[in-house]
Amino acid sequence: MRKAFLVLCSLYCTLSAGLAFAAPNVCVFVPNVVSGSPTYEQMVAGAKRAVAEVPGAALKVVEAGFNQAEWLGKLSALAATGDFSLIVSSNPAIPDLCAQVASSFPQARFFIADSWLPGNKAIHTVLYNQIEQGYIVGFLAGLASSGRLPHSTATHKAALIVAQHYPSFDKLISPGFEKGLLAADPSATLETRVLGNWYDATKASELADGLFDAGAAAILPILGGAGQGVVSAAAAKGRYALWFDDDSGYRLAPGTVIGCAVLRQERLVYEQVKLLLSQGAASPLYGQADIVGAREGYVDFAGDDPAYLGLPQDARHALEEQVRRLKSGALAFPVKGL
Ligand code: RBF
Repeated sequence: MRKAFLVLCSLYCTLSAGLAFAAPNVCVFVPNVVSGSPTYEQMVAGAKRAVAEVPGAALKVVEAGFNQAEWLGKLSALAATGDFSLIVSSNPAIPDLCAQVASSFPQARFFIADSWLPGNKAIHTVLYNQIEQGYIVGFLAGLASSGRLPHSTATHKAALIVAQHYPSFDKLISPGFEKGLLAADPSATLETRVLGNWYDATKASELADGLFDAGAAAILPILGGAGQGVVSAAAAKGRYALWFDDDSGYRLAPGTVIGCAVLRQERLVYEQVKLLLSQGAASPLYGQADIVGAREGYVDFAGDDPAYLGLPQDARHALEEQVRRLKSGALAFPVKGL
């Protein structure tokens, strides 16, 4: 009897010590691949930084590949291992998949950046105000389409090339870009083309060629790694490209990308992963869907590259005034969800 009691005690101690002191494992689930996609590169960097600050914690990065039909199965398989205290991901299509996985594996917890899903106790999301992000580069496109930049004439045309239609593009990025475009060039028109995938830079380049030939003064690609094709087409035609999410566009073809509207996704992922790991599975953040923008410092303009600084001073001042107003809240495009 006494022996059985001691065995039970030691089992209890081992289990509770294991639970109390087990270092967290974090998994970053990348929908597509990391390379060439600034939001994913930043997500991995932010998660790495957070995990490195938690003694004993480990990070696994899983690239789910370009076949979106496989993402749910791959996510389920990761949750089924029970190995991870937190699964981190990014993009507006992921919360629905995580909600399905969470209903089968209720112990799983998810942080999903660049997305919005309130009310699921297993999932914390943060959405960016991408009306603001689109507005900033849209305004630059309008400076080009009204002929106020050196390599532009007043064609009053600008364009977007997107990999696929999805909620934050259709409801935030595209309307934001158009608002910025019209603010700088009230008679401009916006063309949109859909590439159909997130990797084909050659086809992206061909789409861009057609748009430039039809008079587009500047094009913003929302294409992940395929966006490079738009930048090379712009460089070859002596026209302008714009860039989203980080400032790497400036380096793709110096002088061609004249503005990068950035997201501070590295910082966001770092902060949220640290918080969620310290608060554990019962964190009040699970179930919460937050929205951040220029006022909070998560949407910004990278204006320190020579390609941007070489633009005429009056054009830069006009753009910087818009960015200042977004940051102060004097210019606001409220977003309530997706
Ligand atoms: N953005 C990328 O940069 N690379 C990608 O591979 C990528 N894949 C996406 C897949 C889906 C299903 C959706 C809905 C969005 C994807 N995005 C991707 C877009 C991303 O969420 C974000 O809107 C853009 O990076 C602009 O900030």
